[in-house]
Amino acid sequence: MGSVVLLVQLLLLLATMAAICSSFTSALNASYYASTCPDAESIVQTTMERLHYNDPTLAPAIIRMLFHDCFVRGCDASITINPTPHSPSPERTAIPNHTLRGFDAIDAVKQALDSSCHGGTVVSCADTLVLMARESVTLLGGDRYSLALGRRDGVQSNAWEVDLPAPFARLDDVIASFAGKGFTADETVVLFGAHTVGGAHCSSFRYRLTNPDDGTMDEAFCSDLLDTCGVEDQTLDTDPATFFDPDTPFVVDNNYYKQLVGNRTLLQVDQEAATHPATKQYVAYYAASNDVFVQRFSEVMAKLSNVGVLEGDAGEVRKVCSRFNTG
Ligand code: HEM
Ligand SMILES: *[C@@H]1O[C@H](CO)[C@@H](O)[C@H](O)[C@H]1NC(C)=O
Ligand SMILES: *[C@@H]1O[C@H](CO)[C@@H](O)[C@H](O)[C@H]1NC(C)=O
Ligand SMILES: CC(=O)N[C@H]1CO[C@H](CO)[C@@H](O)[C@@H]1O
Repeated sequence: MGSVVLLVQLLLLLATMAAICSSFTSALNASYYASTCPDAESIVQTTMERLHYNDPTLAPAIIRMLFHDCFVRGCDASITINPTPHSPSPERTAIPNHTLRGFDAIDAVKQALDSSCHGGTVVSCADTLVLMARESVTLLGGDRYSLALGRRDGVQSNAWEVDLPAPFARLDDVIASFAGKGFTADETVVLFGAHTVGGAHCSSFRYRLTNPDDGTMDEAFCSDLLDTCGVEDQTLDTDPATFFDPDTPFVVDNNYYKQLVGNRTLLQVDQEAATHPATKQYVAYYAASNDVFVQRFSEVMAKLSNVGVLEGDAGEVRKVCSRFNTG
């Protein structure tokens, strides 16, 4: 009897050790590609530098792409899958994805990686995207942050699973949704700070310009936007875009928070953060300190890069980011 108990205990111990070992080998780490693709990070850096030089609007688009990838099924490059007759509705066909850009750049960086890594396809699309987003933050003047690598690519991508907040979402719901991914209200406000770079199309905010109930927009700011967008009932053939932060649209800085405090921001949900009791103190705090925001932004971007990642043998390492290896 005693020896049976001992045997069971021994087996349990072995099982625990095996679990610990496998969790060590499968966890992300900073030297994941050290032997298979030692130059991976510098290849992403130089390729992004070249792309950024040709098109400074790319870096904001990639930062947004990371958010859309990581908040749906985790950071697994499920966002980059193209529709095929076999699976006609991957994530990128969902409504919040309509204005996503930068897919070609991901292909270009992935090709640069595959052509210089030992043995071709080594670096996953999920790692490629987090590395590109890190370079984007750096190219826009933010702090460089370190990333552990070894993310695997997802083998599913479904538009119906895309549950990203709309620009007119209630902040309470957004705070709850971000909390579900592990972010505090403070961190949520920091991530909103991404809206200090890049821009939005008039269709995302034009209803606010003539809505008499939305009395929070600065009058001069509103009339500038009316010039850009036209009023609601005027039919526009085109949907112009405008910068979130017109002064420094390609700089990671705290202007976004100053705009919130001055009622000069595009999106309704962003504006609500300036007055909501759970967030207004953070908005005031970051509006008052550029240095603290810049540092925090990189910390929280690094955290965003680790949401729900696939590790070890899960998923696959895609050859081409826009399609699964099989099917
Ligand atoms: C409640 C949460 C959020 C909402 C409702 C939201 C909504 C939007 C909308 C409507 C646009 C403009 C799209 C267009 O009209 O072209 C946009 C752009 C952008 N978003 Fe967000 N966003 C949210 C959170 C985030 C987060 C967490 C990040 C990144 C950390 C982010 C990064 C960006 C960037 C960089 C752009 C500019 C893209 C470009 O210039 O191409 N957003 N967002
Ligand atoms: C990183 O992960 C890889 C793959 O699991 C493993 O081979 C390597 O030994 C790990 N490196 C370190 C420093 O943990
Ligand atoms: C911004 O809007 C709020 C709410 O309508 C108002 O209380 C505040 O005075 C406005 N601030 C500025 C700077 O216009
Ligand atoms: C970037 C991207 O793939 N956008 C797609 C979003 O969805 C619409 C329709 O569902 C497509 O037409 C876009 O190409």
